[in-house]
Amino acid sequence: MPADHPASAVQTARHGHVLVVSINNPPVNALGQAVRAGLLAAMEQAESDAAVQAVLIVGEGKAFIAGADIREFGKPPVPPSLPEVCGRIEASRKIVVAAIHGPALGGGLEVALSAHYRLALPEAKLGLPEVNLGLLPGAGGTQRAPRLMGVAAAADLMLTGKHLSAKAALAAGLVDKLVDGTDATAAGLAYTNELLAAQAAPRRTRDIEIADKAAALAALDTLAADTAKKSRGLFSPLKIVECVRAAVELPFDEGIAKERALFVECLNSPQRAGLIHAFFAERETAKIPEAKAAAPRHFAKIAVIGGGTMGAGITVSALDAGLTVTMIERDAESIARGQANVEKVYNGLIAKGRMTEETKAAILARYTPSTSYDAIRDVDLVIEAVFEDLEVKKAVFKELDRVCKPGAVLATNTSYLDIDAIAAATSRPQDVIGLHFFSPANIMKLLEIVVPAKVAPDVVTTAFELAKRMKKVPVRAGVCDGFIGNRILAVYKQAADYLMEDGASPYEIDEAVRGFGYPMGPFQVTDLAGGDIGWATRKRRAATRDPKARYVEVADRVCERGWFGQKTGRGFYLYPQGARVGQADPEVLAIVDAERARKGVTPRQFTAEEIMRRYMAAMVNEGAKVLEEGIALRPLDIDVTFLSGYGFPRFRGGPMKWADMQGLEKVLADIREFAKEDALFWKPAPLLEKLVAEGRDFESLNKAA
Ligand code: 3H9
Repeated sequence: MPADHPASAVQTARHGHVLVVSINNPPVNALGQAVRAGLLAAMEQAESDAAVQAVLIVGEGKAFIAGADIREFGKPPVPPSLPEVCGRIEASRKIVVAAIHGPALGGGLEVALSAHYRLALPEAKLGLPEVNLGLLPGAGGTQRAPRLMGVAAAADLMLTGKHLSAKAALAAGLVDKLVDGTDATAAGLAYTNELLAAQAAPRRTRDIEIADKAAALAALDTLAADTAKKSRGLFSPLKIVECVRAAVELPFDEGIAKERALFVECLNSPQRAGLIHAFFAERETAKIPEAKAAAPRHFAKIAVIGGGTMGAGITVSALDAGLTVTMIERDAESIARGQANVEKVYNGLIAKGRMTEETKAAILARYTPSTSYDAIRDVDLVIEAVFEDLEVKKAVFKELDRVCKPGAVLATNTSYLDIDAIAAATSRPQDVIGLHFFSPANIMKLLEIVVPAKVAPDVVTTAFELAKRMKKVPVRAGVCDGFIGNRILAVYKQAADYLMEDGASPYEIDEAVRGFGYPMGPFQVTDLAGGDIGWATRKRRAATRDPKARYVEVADRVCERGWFGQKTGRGFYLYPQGARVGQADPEVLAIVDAERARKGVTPRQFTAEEIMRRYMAAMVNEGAKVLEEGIALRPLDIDVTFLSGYGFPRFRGGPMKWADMQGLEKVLADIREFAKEDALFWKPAPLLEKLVAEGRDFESLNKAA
């Protein structure tokens, strides 16, 4: 039968007694206004057409429905609302079936839960991931899921945002039937006709009674306490628990009203704006100028130079991406250490029951260690991860230039060094790029792809393709000291040092930073990473430091005592008997006091809010400089760098989004205020001044890019 509304986002076509309602809103059938209106109209059509006995809802393309259209949030709502559409579907006097073949997420699953029967195909993925966007399921999901799958399982689905496979959804009671195949319309029609033949009646989720309410409420008390502990400043998880409680305690319609009220609270929260910014920003970073111009080079075999912690982590990432890896080390002892570093990761998975010995053996069959560069003559791509020293790296690249086949991509994992200089050590600078992984490289998502002056565009796209295969979040960066992340980090770390010398203790600073939403403060991070690493960098840079710039020596004094952090049992904190969580150390406070006295600084008090204003102003100001120098393509690239690599609280969207949400004029006013104390450090970035003068924000630069 021909479609009744072929051009619209929702098409209907009658097949016998079944009205097939297909959602066609690429790329993921999000429930924008046209889809919601189309679904409502289709339900009216079914109700008024006497020949229709049942409705089948399917999604065109890869998804069933990926949820509400996230781009509509924050704009004035346009009717019909999704709760209204879901209510209409459930109220239908004719049976409604949903046939799910791909993602049915958020509002998409809520549509399916409002249908009377649900069928899944093997590729179906079901979930209520609103929590990841600072929201809660707002179209009946919090009321219908507990009725279908039980209170504990529903709460878990909503609090974790996880996706269930078709099989798991069947076992959980979210779907009624699982059939093989990929054609949802055909499978759905067969099922709907079966139901009609069996004279199945509408079966409304709202009418299901939740069993053992007393036990469910007791479990929710524990869950609420647990969630409060775990959610670290997040707003929506506790609201989700409240909604589930309403599902148990209140009649359905009152539960829906409660859900609506709490959904609107979440929608209006700045956390929603931050998290949705993060969702889109992470998808935007792969959109780079080179993408249109140059297809990636082919790669299957790669080499990793160096088997230390970083080299081993990169090797694991590459093996997990299905690549063949040759690891080069100096001698047999280093080879053994490198291999042990790689195997440690897989042994850890085996110990946790997440991998078998057979799988490990199959993965390691693609791994070969060697002490000879000749072993990598035919590899397609090389990642160097040796000691962070320009001369050492240049020597490695000379050797790579000698042995590697023409067209092989030669990448360095340096975190600070000048990649143009490394490229110049070869006769093929067009093939040389930076791939800055973060430690542990097999776990951390961020990959800074550092683009030197002479690199060929297809080497850049190859690096992005590698990131995709390794499931990393790639960010394009330009060459400078520290690229995007470490360059900005160095500046806000300096602001933290100034705060410390001026009167805040390292413990107060860490606490303020944690209160902002970071998992750790900067001094805890130093202790975790090892104070000696930063100390070595500071010593190296001592000769080139601007003599007029303020320099705080507390960290050097701590290091001079051999206190390098967790690994030595003390750093800024004390770690008695190998403790992972540090204790405040009066001797460190004495060092700070002595440094203040030596410099004639009279300590003042800082509130947590004052600490964060300086910490963030330093971050944003340097971010603006990184942008105007073209080191970062867009503000969102800086946001993603800090979200994926530096523990920046996701619900704040990233430093540049945070600045937009504060108002750039406020951030600039702070910087000007602080500049009265130290005009050199707090010199406002011209780009920030320009944006404020023009009444623009960083988002305007994201849009313009
Ligand atoms: C909700 O439903 C609230 C309700 O409870 C209550 C309402 C009252 N909207 O990820 P991909 C875009 S909240 C708009 O690269 P994949 C995405 O930006 C929602 N756009 O593909 C990208 O665009 P572009 C709850 C969306 O195959 C393109 O689609 N749902 C949406 O790797 C492809 O996306 C969710 O949180 C959307 N909802 O993964 C699910 N979703 O090409 C969010 C995607 O311009 N979505 N786009 O860059 C996902 O998890 C993944 O996109 C999905 C596909 C698994 C579906």
